[in-house]
Amino acid sequence: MNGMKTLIWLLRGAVLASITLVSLTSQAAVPGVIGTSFDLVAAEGRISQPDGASIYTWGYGCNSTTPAFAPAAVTGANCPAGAMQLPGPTLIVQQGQTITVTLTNKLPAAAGRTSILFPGFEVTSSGGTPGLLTQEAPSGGGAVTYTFLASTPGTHAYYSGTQADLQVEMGLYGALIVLPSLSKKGLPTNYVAPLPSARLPDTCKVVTGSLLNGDPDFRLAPAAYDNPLACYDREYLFQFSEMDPRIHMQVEAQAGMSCSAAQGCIMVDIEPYKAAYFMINGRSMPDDMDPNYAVQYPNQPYNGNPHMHPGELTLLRVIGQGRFQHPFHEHGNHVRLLARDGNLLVNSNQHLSGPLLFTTTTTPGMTLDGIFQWTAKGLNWDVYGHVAGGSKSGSNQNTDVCSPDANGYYTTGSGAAPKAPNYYEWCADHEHALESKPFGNVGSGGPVTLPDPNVLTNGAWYGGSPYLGPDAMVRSVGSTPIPPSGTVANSPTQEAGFAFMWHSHNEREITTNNIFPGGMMMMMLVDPWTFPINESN
Ligand SMILES: [Cu+2]
Repeated sequence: MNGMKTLIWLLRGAVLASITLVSLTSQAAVPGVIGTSFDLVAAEGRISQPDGASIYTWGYGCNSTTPAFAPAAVTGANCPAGAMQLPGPTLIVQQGQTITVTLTNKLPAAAGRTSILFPGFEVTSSGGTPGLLTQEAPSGGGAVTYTFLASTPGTHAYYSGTQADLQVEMGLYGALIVLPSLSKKGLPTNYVAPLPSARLPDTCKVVTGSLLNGDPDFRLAPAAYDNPLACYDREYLFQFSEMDPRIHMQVEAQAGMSCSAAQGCIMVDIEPYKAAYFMINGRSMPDDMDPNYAVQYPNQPYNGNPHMHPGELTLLRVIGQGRFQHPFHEHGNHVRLLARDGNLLVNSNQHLSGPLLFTTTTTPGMTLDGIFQWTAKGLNWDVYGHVAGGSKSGSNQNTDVCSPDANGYYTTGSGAAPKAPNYYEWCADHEHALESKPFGNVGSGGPVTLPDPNVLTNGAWYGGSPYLGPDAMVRSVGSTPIPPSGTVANSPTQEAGFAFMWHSHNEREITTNNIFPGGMMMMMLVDPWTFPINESN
């Protein structure tokens, strides 16, 4: 694909932009509660949607104890006692631990019993009353306790096993993450060395205070599974679900009635089903790009705001929690599938055997783990705007180096500093110009020419430059003495990344109650290694 086509493709399908961001909007990670014993509640509450709707929901939450939170670097973590949240608290446990989850039913009496299923684990239960799929907690504060061995690592769903067509729709679902048992070197404790040809890493990076370039480390573990091919640098959890507001209004209207029937008294037709809200982690775009634990979403604590540096191995934990299939498309690259339903996909030589996915499509209840990496490889133009011939003029002079490592990238393996503006550049495209007659001091002779970013009205995030890195951003403007629009508040000298739209490829799912844009959509942000990615809130 030539540069022209590539640019058009990117502009059509994704959003490719130089952006300016303050660190307040960069948080994400995979926050949750940790431990071996969890005291949960099922309760009623409300969530908000970006069209202004306040929707009556049910959800899991913390019952009474104050849990411990992870990752440690995330601040503001909370799980208010007795309150529901959507999704339920993300339960983070260690492989090999025996996990106890006590569920107390504080749903209205009209809702009847409720329960939790932990698919993939052998669960024993105590207390409660027998239900169709598991022991259930009776209404009026009844409790049931589930116990299981977290035998295998991975990303799992949990959800109600009681009147699931209604209770899952109302919001009773969440995620369970089992971290693998790893040795101090970051390799699995039961790891068997692969065949010599496997080219596996010797070790995963142990979770420490900081990453290669000094950024804080927000991972939950060095690897997602018992295999160094599951090593990663960052991680995000996306739980996809939808809601039909008619069902929620009808349930709310009946929730207050007196009811003594164990199975509840609510009578609602689930069909015909017309979902209007399509959510990632209980929020619709743009709310999903606000921070974790933001005060304006007291019952929707988790965001969806992936952020990464070029070359980082980003672990995506994806769960289908609703009733629809959600073909979520990660623009910028394919996703290498690691695991499905918590099962690592490797062949007998311990090589990864999962496919490259264009969309991480989840069916109801399914979980996927995949590795996403963005490097600009294959674009066929120099995203840093380096000037052909190795010109060392002006502010370009410190960045116009690209020595390929064994894999073709400019990394520590070929002498790059981890904070180099073009760290992890794909050197085969070095000095391949994008523009024919560009403004400013960037490579020329390419297939297209863009307007001077200074004369465009670019919006709050868009600086008008197609280049990555603050140095390239300020080099790619003309001499017009006005700053690029939208970057007045945020200096373009501090930040210039790329934004790729990640979204459902069911087009109706990128609306919020029929309003576009909304729903299952987010912006994945690629920032140069000079920009610290802070996920601490
Ligand atoms: Cu797409």
